[in-house]
Amino acid sequence: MSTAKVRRHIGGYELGRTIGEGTFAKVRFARNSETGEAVAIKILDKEKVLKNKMVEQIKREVATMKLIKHPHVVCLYEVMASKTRIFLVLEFVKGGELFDKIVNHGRMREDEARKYFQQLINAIDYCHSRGVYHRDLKPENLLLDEYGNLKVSDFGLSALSQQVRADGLLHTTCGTPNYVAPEVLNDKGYDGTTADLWSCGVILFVLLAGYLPFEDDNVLTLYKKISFAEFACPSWISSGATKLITRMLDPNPMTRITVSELLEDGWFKKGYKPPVFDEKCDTNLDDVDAVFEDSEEHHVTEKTEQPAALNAFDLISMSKGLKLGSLFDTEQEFKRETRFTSKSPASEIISKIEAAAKPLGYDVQKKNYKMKLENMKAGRKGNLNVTTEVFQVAPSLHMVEVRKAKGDTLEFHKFYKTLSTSLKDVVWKSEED
Ligand code: 3AM
Repeated sequence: MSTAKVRRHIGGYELGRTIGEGTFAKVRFARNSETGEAVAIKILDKEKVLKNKMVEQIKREVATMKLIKHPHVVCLYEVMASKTRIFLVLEFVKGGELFDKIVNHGRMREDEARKYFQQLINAIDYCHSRGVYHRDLKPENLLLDEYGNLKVSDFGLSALSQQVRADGLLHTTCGTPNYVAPEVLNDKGYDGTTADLWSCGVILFVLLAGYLPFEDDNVLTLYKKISFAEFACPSWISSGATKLITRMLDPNPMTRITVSELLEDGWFKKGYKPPVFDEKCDTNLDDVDAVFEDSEEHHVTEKTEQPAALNAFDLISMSKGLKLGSLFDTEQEFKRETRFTSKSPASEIISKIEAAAKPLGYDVQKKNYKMKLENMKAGRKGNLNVTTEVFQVAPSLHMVEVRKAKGDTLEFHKFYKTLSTSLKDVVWKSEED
């Protein structure tokens, strides 16, 4: 039975929970052991990166990213490698994803959408001017910070995902062509600048319409719709925005709007205040060189530490009753994990979770006191994966952790709502609850 959490250290960071699984990497929360600063660490399999035909391009883009310090681009602090893995230490962005707002509240007012869109274009323009293209702009890569500002992630990593795609090693969650420009789909060779602008056009459409411009259950029909730019703006979108979207979703990359034309567009320009920031940076690239040359002497160690067991007070203070309210933090953003306490035996808790999950179409795997629940139906962001773990606080008191490992946060909340109804009898209600 688990009574304590194992601590893992990578270089100077203490690893925390898994935030999610992206298309080609796992993302984990971590803290700088010295400063306590929160970071997100993207973990890549070294073999997939270094045995890759495009290793030079990836190295060049990762190096350029390290030099880019832009307020609307997720900052890459440091690159490290161990014997088998590569770690990209990134700024931790804590406001969730931009599109969770749409899923949660529906389409945006034009002023609000324009603000995010201006921030997106500003970031794209800056990176393009330094020779970095995104090529894979999609909702998961648009994050919000605690002030509600946009941060674009995964710039400069597209070469990696493309190669992984060619190898067929991609996770199933990836490969949604909804945001991809026709010339990329047709695989005729393309220019990163214009391809990114197409994706920005799709993103602007979704912000204002609340749904995708190109959608079809049949992938071939979807490709055809994208190739001919078969879409229609709903009537509530203003004529200025409709005109701009139409110029961005031009299937011909040669006549598609350019960034400099976009910056002069009447709808775009309204209230546009490009951010002022210090462009000077003194970052060095020794870490990037060491990782890509696979220099053994620079390998960081992965240390696992068995800490003193958490005591009952630690565990109880980590958990609340099984209230749905506790799935929101103070900013009303969705959380990806929750904990509750129970006086029932661990075996009963586990079988109740299993009994609740199976009829909802979940495959249930159990190992000791951990469970992995995988929804067999793919949702908005692939199959939802939920993990649970039971910790013993005292002989007759357990803490149960329920966490979204992969998939859509909103689908996780729906699942959790059903689970909480089924678990009503086993949850220990404190007086506070
Ligand atoms: O699994 P979901 O889609 O909820 O938002 C990103 C995604 O969440 C999150 O990690 C998951 C896999 O990409 N993510 C990526 N980079 C991040 C960062 N720098 C991040 N979350 C916070 N800060």
